[in-house]
Amino acid sequence: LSLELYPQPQHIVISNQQYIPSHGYTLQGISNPDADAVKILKKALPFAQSGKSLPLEIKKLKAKTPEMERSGAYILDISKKKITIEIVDNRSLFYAAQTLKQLVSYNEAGKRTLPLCTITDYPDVLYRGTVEGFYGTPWSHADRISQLRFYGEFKMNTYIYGPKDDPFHSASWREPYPVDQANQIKELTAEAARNKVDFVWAIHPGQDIQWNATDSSNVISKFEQMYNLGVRAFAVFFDDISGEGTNAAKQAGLMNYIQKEFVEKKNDIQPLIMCPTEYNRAWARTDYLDILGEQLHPAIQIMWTGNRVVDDITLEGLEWVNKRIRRPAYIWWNFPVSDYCRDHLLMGPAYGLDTQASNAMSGFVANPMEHAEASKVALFGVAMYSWNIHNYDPQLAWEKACEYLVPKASIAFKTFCENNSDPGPNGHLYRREESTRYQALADNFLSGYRNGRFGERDANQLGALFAQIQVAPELIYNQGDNKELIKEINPWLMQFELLGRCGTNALHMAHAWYEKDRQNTWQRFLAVSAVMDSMKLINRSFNQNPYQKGVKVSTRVLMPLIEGIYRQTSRNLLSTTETPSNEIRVSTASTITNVNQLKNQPWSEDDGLIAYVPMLEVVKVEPDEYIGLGWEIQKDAESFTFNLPQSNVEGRVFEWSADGKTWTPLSDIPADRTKFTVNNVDSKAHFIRMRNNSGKQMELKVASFSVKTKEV
Ligand code: LOG
Repeated sequence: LSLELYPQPQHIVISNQQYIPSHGYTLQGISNPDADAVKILKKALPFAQSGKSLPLEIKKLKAKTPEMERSGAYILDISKKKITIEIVDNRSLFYAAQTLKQLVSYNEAGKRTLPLCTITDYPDVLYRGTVEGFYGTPWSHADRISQLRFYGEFKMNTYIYGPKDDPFHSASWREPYPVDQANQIKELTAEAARNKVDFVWAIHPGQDIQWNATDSSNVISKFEQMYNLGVRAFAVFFDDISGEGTNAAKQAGLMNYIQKEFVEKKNDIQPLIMCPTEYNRAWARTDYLDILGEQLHPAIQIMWTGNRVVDDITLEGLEWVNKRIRRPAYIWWNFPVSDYCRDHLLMGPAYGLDTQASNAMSGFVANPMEHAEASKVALFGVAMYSWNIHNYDPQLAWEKACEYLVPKASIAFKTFCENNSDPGPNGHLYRREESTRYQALADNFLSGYRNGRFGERDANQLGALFAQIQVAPELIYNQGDNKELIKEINPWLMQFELLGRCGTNALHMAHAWYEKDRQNTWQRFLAVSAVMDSMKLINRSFNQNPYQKGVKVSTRVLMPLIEGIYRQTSRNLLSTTETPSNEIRVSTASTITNVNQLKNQPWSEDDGLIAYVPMLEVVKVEPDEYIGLGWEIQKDAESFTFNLPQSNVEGRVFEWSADGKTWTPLSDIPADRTKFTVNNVDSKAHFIRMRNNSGKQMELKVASFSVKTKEV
């Protein structure tokens, strides 16, 4: 016999007996037990009104191991005579109550039954939860309230507030919040407290901070404002900045000052957290981390995203950084964040987390998508992992998350999620499994079709899948109670239904061709084309952010399968080995750069505009390195635009070339501008670049770098 509990407790001793309490319970033991926990207990269990009752005793836990001293640790014992809960703190009682709530089931007669068991439980990682640290639209107030309740339910205790696009967190960090927003934060701190979550407020001052007394006290005054709103945990982020603010010793100095002048003067503040500038191994090329390790007060936590900005978390990687920062890293996991792939949803399991790493980290928080409810699929896994690391099963957690979020249409929702999990090609080289169960099927079918066969069995299975895909959105709309979730994912649901339709038609089309029914093949070909056009329309109408516009679904296996069948059929119909010209235009434009950080950065080509996909992080350009674009000989450049914020302009040169070998300076670019458009590019130009001619390292962000072309 086993118990289905999420997150899975550390130790369970269970008899195979179910027990129906003969009376209601009455509370005994410590005085003033946590009211939020008692509320949950009273909902979960029958409580005695008067007369006979069973005791529910709450007492202080006498820890025999260091784990059992952790905040949130508890022992829950259910016997026929009584229930005993042993606790370290209020959080322990709250978590024991959450576990009890999950243990209660109802028999046929509608009576509450309990398993007789003893559960000894504690968290593997001290700080577990999320960092709202993405670029893009910050979560709404309602989103955050819902998140905090979700964290409480699944034993996550940390919410770090740091959305990049909140001006009072970042760009205008010195300014206090306006009254209405301040009130909302006050409400959030109260909701967090009710759910035993630490609300951590983060500041992001590094882009324009002056290393002087005025700005040190500016940070403290802002923290004081937040303290007055109920905040009792603080962080300072130095990520994605350039220039003076990146100085390790100065950063450590400020952190230590906050530690001494703020944290140690109040006595009810959680350990400070900092996000360093070199927050991942790929960027840690200097003595920056060693300086932090030496100089930063040992009570201050240091965040870390892993071996790259977006990556798996490995024990080896943790051990590497821990040595340098001289403390266990506090993990900032960049999943399921989608601010670098905004046209995709990351709905798959939270995997790639080392199950041997429990002693190597002090905290584990995940950076989610701007879609708050949709992020819960992955965050459920984060809760399971960070509570009980070595027993973590990503697939199981994912299934349970889907069932929890859309209980009445969980199969449809799983179908949606398992086919919408990969970010597509991106500059971080981070990819996720998607539609893996269908990969072999799709490959087989397509290669058969290309060789003039029709794999009947494969086609049947794929047909069943596409039928399922087509109806999934409707089931989710009709049966899903979580309206917010549906609102967030709606464009992708619409697209997913079309994908199902498109796939079904594509299979029929292939079959008709195989049956030598040319007319029917044409009809199906037109049907597929029509659905593809609808998909393009959705892609052009929804989610039109300036980064990755549009709405993409199933781009890893299923869309390529459909496109493959479509292309083959058009070749068949036209009896040619050539692709019709208006169908798939392979661009011969490309980025040209010798900057390491840029070499995987995708570019886009849309309506003659060839452009780097905008980047979020700071790029370091070494002397003589360049950033550029090249385009086809059939095209002339109408204009060239750049927007390179946070950059030093000194010593940069803009150049054009006809052959990529000899370069001529572009005139008319004002020397001090980080943003400019050149309207009269020489018609011989087929390359444009910005080169670092300063002799020193240059820093910048690539917000845009594009060439508008026209066919000649
Ligand atoms: C930012 C973060 C962003 C994430 C993913 C950190 C520490 N900082 O490249 O705000 O959401 O990567 O794009 C980051 O991860 N910069």
